Amino acid sequence: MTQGAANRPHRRALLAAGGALALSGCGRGQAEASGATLYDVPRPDPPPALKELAGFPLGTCVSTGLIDDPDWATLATRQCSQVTAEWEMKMESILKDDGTFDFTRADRIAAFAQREDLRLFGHTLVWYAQDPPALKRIDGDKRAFDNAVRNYILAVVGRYRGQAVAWDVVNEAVTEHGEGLRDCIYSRNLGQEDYMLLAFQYAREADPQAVLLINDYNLEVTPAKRATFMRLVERLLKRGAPIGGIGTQTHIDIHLPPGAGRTAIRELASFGLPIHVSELDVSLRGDRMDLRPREQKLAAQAGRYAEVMGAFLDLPPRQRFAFTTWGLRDKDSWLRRSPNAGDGTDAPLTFDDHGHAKPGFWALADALQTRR
Ligand code: 9MR
Repeated sequence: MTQGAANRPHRRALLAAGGALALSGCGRGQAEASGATLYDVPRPDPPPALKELAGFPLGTCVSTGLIDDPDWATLATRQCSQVTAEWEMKMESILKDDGTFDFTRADRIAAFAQREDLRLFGHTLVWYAQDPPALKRIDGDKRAFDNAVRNYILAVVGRYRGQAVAWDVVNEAVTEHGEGLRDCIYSRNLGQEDYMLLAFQYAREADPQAVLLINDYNLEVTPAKRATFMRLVERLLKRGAPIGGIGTQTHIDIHLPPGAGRTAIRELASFGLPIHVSELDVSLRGDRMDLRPREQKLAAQAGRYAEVMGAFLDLPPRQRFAFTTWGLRDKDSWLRRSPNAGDGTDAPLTFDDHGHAKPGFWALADALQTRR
């Protein structure tokens, strides 16, 4: 059976359900009549390579530990055309306590990307959550702080210039509920918004070619946060920040109201800038009272994956910067690790622990195949 023939019935099932597979409230019998199609339809094994179905980069996060896992490497290089370091290109990994730089792990990731012909996405330069001892020590000395941030950005972005095509320059600048901007070591030393402008300027200085992005989360979950984020982007652009793209992390769960993911991507795209779905995963948690069987939850998850990919495909091609999931196999997800592990059963990604494609994977594949 050809791949196309194998996929056809399932595609119809997804489309019939409005792409959302709204199974909540179904009895078991009904669930089997609808959600079960996700499992019953014959699927090609191995599954298709999504990177070959997409006309834009398809990414995953990576760590040096995963590079050493041959199963992961085979899966990632087959499915993906881009990688983002999950933590080893952040200050926590690069900036040592004495203020010197350690590029050992970042270099391994860059070398892996080069060897495997994967586009390298840089993540992340200035993040409120990263305030390592080397910066804390000069907290309050604004000149020294500015110098240190500039030196850091010049060193890191400069090192991967010509390889890293883009950087998340500022990460998660807006408060949780969207009331305003975060108070952090950067804002206190360099100004509430000025620190962002400076970071963009330093990154531009370090690499005139790289696309520079501002990245945030819950932009679909919390519309007020999205509004604040968009006003921030507007002000930064007006002030001349060289923002070349918008990253929407898209850490969502199966209880996100259908349509919310689509609305967020459409609104964020109104600047005309490229959009990076930068860290997509769809948690099965989020509501402890949700007692649906796991199959139904996985079907709901597939619906969310379909919606986000559909919204991304609705963008004009020049605005499709990349589509990144925050991992491939469930067992590698940050939602399986302390302190986010919960009961250890979350399965937010598109491949199961053994690297087998889940309904969420087929939702992505079907969306891509339908819209080619
Ligand atoms: O998934 C990442 C986790 O392994 C790291 O310990 C953590 C701190 O570096 O960062 C996680 O990734 C985050 C990303 O960098 C920014 N958006 C939220 C992600 C999940 O927390």
